[in-house]
Amino acid sequence: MKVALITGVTGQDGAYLSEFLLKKGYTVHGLKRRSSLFNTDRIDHLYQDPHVDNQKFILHYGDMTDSTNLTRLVKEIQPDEIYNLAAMSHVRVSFEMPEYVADTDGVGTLRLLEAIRLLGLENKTRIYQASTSELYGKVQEVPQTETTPFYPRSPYAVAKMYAYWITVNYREAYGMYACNGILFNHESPLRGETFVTRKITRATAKIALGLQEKIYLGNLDAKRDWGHAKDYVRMMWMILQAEQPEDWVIASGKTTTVRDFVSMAFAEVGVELEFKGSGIDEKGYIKSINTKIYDNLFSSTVQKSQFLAVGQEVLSIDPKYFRPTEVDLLIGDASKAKEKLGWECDYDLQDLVKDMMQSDVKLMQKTQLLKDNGYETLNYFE
Ligand code: NAP
Ligand code: F7E
Repeated sequence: MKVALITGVTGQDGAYLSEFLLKKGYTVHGLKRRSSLFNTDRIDHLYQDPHVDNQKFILHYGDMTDSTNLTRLVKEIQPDEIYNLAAMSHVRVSFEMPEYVADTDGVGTLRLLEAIRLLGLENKTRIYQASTSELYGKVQEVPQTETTPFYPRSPYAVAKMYAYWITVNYREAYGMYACNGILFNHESPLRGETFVTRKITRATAKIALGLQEKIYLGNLDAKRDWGHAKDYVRMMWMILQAEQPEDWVIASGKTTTVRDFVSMAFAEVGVELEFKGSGIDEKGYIKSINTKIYDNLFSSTVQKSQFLAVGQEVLSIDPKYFRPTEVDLLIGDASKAKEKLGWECDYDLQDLVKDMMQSDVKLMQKTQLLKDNGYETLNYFE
């Protein structure tokens, strides 16, 4: 059976991809960073005792900034496939730590490619590079395809641009099976808490349960092409099974504003929102409450939407979430992947919002229980 190495195994995509490859019978090696606390929440259900025979899921300490470590691991593991998912992946944070992001997200990719080359594994090891729709930045064409020119708008996107082209270069220069998946935003219940969708679904569940008063957001007009991470990791694998190494756009083909995503999330708890004002003075208010939906969802913990009232202000703008340069609109055209690889999505945006809301409602019900029993719960607004 095949052997895979996943960098960024503790992240959203790393967790779903590990699960997917293990089901396919792969032995999966994952690179994780050393941290002072356990950082494996997303993959704990896959953990195997290192003392058992025939271990199929094996974790190794490592870091994308450490080439000796990466080279040694590739030498020991001799992977058939490498999925390079490790990155400092938060666009706004990349403005605060641009040099680290260039090293990890940009040069880190080079370190892996070099490891394959120096170890003479060009004909054995296939590599997937986690490229991104952020490369399109200030979009030069709508919708974006594999041939749309790039115009990156953040240190994150610029670092990923280097990673994209060094992957193409190693394919062309050394005949390596190296591919870019240009993935548009993909989300899930495992999404990091500071990305906008998860921030919204967590806050909506908390507001509905009286654990938070309101949510502060940045640019509500930004439009994103959102899909479900489960659909997108399947595509990562399909990309490495194709006959020829190529670059692929993976997207849902639909675009939605952040504002509409907020409305969809609140609708899941039976709340209709209305927005008033503009610019930094825009606010979101409760317009109506469907108590049937609300009580259905929360009957085990609270009754009669006791924490909510029509007219209540639940959303404000905080300019600290604006970015120095923004990506206003993303919408991808994944025709090539659909036609040549037969990729299809199981989830549309409505399914995605439902999945995330159901998960966060459960999570916040547990938080509420803890709070009711006198335990301190974290209220971190990022
Ligand atoms: P994520 O949840 O932020 O996970 C990133 C992973 O990289 C985590 O495991 C993280 O470790 C690890 N990491 C960060 N810096 C590292 C370093 N210096 N050395 C080793 N590991 C490091 O991201 P994701 O959403 O799963 O995305 C996976 C990849 O796809 C990323 O490269 C991202 O840039 C790219 N991408 C994501 C999207 C999207 O919409 N999700 C779209 C296009 C491309 P810790 O857990 O220790 O932090
Ligand atoms: O922002 C706006 C924000 O941080 C989406 C990463 O996975 O996808 C992700 O990058 C939009 C932006 O994702 C808040 O300004 C408004 O326009 O969820 P996000 P992202 O920047 O699109 C790409 C494809 C990647 O490759 C990245 O790794 O939402 N927005 N208010 C906000 N964003 C955040 N985070 N927080 C807010 O309060």
